[in-house]
Amino acid sequence: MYSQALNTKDTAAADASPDADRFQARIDAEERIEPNDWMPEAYRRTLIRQISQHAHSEVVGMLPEGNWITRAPSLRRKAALLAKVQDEGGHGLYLYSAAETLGVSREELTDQLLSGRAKYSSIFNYPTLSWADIGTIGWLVDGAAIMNQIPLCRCSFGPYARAMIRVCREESFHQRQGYEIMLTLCRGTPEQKAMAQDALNRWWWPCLMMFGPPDTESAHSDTSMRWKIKRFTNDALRQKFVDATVPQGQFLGLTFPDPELRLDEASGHWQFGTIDWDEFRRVLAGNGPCNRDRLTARQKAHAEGAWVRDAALAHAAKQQRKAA
Ligand code: BYC
Repeated sequence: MYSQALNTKDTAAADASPDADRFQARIDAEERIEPNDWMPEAYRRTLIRQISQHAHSEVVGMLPEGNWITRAPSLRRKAALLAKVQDEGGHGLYLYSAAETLGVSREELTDQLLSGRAKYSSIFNYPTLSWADIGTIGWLVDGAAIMNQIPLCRCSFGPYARAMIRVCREESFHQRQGYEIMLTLCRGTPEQKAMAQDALNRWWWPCLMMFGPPDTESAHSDTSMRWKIKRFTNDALRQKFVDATVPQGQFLGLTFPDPELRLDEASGHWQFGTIDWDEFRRVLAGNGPCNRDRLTARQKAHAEGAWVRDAALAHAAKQQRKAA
């Protein structure tokens, strides 16, 4: 199983051969690796693991927000949310396609997700309890996604890097629509502002977990950085996110749920309290607030879409027969 296959500290050095040396030299020279190029097996598996987890995250990520499409407070909000959720589905498609260039099938990846064997981002196992959660997801979750994905536009693997360029442009729109919802709520009635504060309280720490375990515990970072799949470590991106986001929250007049948050004048970085990594591990183990709901919803959607897949295949077969 790809997602679990590299669970221990990576041993990329296993590929010690002239081919591997040439490959690393290409990476060091900032050349792009394309699907038909020679690549170490571990590089291919690492990419399949990361790209498929990313694709699953986009698809499962449609669920918490999709939950609010019928309850959006105005037609304008509904249209924007619909477009955003649709974009996430599109991102999933680009990413599954990028993974397919590495020799794995979409069916296999879907099966891994639906059987509960594949990972997807921890953040989508939390519930969306109020309209302010939609603002907060756009502002913080998409904000964190952009922070993580901009460097992926320079990933050494061509199809992934190219997919990320368009994804990042769309994520930027998503982040702005989220922040604008928050701004509207924070400038609204005291009840609306309280709703925004409550959403920030619930989403802040899970958003910091999105960047993955601390560097000291990250199984794949060293190898992925050497291969220029990742350009920054988990902790480095988390810090960049905190530094960019705290002033945005202050502008909204909101308080972050972290008594230890303070600006370190010397470094210019915002220092933050300790992340509850036990909670992160619980969510990854399938015991977050919504893990079961999310999987059930995807399984149901897949089963209900069976007739569409059948019809598309029948149509393709008919076209082929006609052409022949
Ligand atoms: N949740 O060695 P590490 C979005 C896993 S989409 C769950 O540091 P790596 C959006 C990790 O997979 C957001 N699992 O791993 C969508 C690994 O497990 P395996 C998704 C996590 O790969 C819709 C183990 O922990 N973004 O934003 O070097 C609407 C050890 O970790 C998480 C991407 O996927 C997590 N948070 O670094 C709105 C971006 N963190 O495979 C927004 C692409 C870690 O050994 N992915 N794990 O079983 C990446 O950049 C990297 O894969 C990560 C982790 C930074 C996430």
